[in-house]
Amino acid sequence: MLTECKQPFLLSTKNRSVRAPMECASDGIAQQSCRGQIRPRVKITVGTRYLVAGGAMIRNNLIYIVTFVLTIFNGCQSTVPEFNSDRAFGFLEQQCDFGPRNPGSTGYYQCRDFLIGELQANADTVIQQHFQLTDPISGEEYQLTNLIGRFNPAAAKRLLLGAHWDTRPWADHDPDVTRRMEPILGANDGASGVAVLLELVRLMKLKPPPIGVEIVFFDGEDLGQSGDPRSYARGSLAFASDLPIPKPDEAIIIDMIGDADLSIPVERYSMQQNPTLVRELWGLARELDLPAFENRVANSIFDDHIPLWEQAQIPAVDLIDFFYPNRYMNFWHTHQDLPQNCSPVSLGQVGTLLTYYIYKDSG
Ligand code: 1BN
Ligand code: ZN
Repeated sequence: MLTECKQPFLLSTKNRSVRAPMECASDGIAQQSCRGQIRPRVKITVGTRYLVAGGAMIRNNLIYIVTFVLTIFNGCQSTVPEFNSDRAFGFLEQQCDFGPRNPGSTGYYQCRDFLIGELQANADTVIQQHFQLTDPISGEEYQLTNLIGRFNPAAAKRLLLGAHWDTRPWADHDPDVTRRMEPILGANDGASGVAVLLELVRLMKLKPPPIGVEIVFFDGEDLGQSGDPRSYARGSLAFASDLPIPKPDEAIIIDMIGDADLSIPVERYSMQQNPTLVRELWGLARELDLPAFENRVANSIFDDHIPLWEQAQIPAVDLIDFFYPNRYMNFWHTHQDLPQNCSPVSLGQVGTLLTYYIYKDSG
């Protein structure tokens, strides 16, 4: 339970309090990562106990006890729940255990049922949006499904959080030309964003968010042809062309955020579509000491945030690390897109940011 208090330390950030997990050895100075958990820069505010004689001793012990009790009380009232990076990584592995999830594959149907089950167990409302897509080159017909889980849908402010759940049917950037027609596993390109959202889904069941949150697992993001950006992001196009929910105020898309060497500069279209949200997110990342978020604008990527803006005027931001693993090597759309090239710490950085963004105004 979120209200369960295990640790008698009140840890405070600049303007909010969080509980430190029991297993964290807090040095109180910098960002901590324990068992994959990200905790913001913290300062221990519990007073030091010292011994003095007579009445002074009783008075000081009393002060100590009162401080201790208040600290436990405050610690139990943590307003922002803890994003569990290891559990998120487990969700990444669970998706990969289904095998490639390209439309029509066995793994695709198994993963779709798993995601529906997770949403039905946790969300207030679940919607399946079915749509069709014909591959212009092969002529193949795909039956695709966007999955939507709604939390606190009656709230005045509603945020859409999206990630694509399909994986690419081809490894068209693989160095081994003989394996380029085989589907990729998509640990980073597919599973990573969904994994973070699944952990948020679990948290929001335990502690309902103060704002409305629409979780959307987009299908058909990765059926595009290399060199034709508009042939990607078909699930978000179907969603935004025929909104199955009232229009959200803003959106955050997460894609390829599992890279063990995570670097998330500001994506250029995101800056054009929603500069206010960009400043708020990167500002919060700085406050929380999340080093993956870089204060520079780079890359223009046709991802699921584009149709949201173009079709439905939902101002959307894309959190994406396009260079996987880095500028000098490429695992993107190759058979190296595997869990071992991803990290729970990376999922934790993005998950922690989103958790704070969702719960920042909770009482
Ligand atoms: C992201 C991950 N994308 C595909 N897989 C979107 C994209 C489209 C990236 C075109 C580059 C070019
Ligand atoms: Zn892709």
